[in-house]
Amino acid sequence: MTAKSSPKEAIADRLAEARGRTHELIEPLDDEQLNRVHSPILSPLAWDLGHIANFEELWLVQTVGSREPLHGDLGRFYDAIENPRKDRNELPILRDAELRAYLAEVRERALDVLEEVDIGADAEDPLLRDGFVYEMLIAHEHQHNETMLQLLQMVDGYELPAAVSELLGRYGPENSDTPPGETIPVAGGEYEIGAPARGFAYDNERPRHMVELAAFEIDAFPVTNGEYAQFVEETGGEPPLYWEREGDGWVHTAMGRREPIAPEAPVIHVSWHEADAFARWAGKRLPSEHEWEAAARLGLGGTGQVWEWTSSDFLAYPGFEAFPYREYSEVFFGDAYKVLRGGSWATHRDDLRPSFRNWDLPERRQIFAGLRCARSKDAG
Ligand code: AVJ
Ligand code: FE
Repeated sequence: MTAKSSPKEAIADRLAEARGRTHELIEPLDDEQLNRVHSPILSPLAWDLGHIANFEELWLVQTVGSREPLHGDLGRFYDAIENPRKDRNELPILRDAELRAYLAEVRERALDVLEEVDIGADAEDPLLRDGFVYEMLIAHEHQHNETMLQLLQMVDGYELPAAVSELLGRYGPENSDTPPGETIPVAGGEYEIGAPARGFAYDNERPRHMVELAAFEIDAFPVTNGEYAQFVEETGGEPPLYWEREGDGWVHTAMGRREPIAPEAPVIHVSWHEADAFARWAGKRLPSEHEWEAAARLGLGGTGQVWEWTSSDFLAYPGFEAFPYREYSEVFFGDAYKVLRGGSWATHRDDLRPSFRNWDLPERRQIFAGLRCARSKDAG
């Protein structure tokens, strides 16, 4: 018999699990590699690490626990909006032993605060109700783990730690539970979109609302490497990031390796522009994010291997309210960013849900993104 853990113990366990993955990811690296700038569109890993700790300190230790910050106003250098990725190495951020100590000290304080607070369903503070702020910290660390993995693709000779390479096992043909070519018909009608009022979700997933959709069909499986290679050959288009020619075929060159492309695996590391061009070439189109969500609730094959670009701009749902801070979602709303749905092999399984909205600029390819095609049903 195992004792059922309390909600606080469950949160402490999940915080520890997230931190375990963070440490595992950087374990093969030395301080110089943590501080190195590999790409102007990604932060040095030392910034991500300090930012993870600082986010936890700001929301939990300072805001909820009313403690003073450990390093004065250092937090301003970890503000993602104030400090563009390309400038993050110029900042007087924490590094090396001091950085590791900061992560550990903030965590110790976050666990102290957890002892003190009421995280029940009736808690008065919406930050604490149902453990919201803890759920947010856990999800935030997971998301930065994925960003760190984006950067680690660029580190020559980096070996994914065993526990993380298990994740990579989810990306591949063996996980295609549906044969390519199969499509799922979705009837026209009203569909519920967004996260329910209870339970953890980001502000941009709420409020849940009804959306009218015309009948459409959607591919049961994301576009594969084999299909994408054919598109590249026929159109002379750019191959995905990390593809290089070798003989008649292609190899995948992430982490400085050269591995043959698996034709049945979903294509990954394509931009929105490329995804859109592929869908048109195939006589189809990208699904809207609403179509994607409605279809996901009916069951889509191959999800959770690659993020999937949609045709939708990242916009607020009707009645949106920023919570707990404007800079998570609201400042990104508009026509500059495109929505991605689903999740990739690098996404923590706890964060996969039909309502989850990811977003990025349409030219970006460093994210673990592919696509799935849809088609409108002819009227009549
Ligand atoms: C949802 C992945 C677009 O990285 O900008 C991390 C997640 N927000 N810290 C991002 C996020 C604040 C966000 N994305
Ligand atoms: Fe962040």
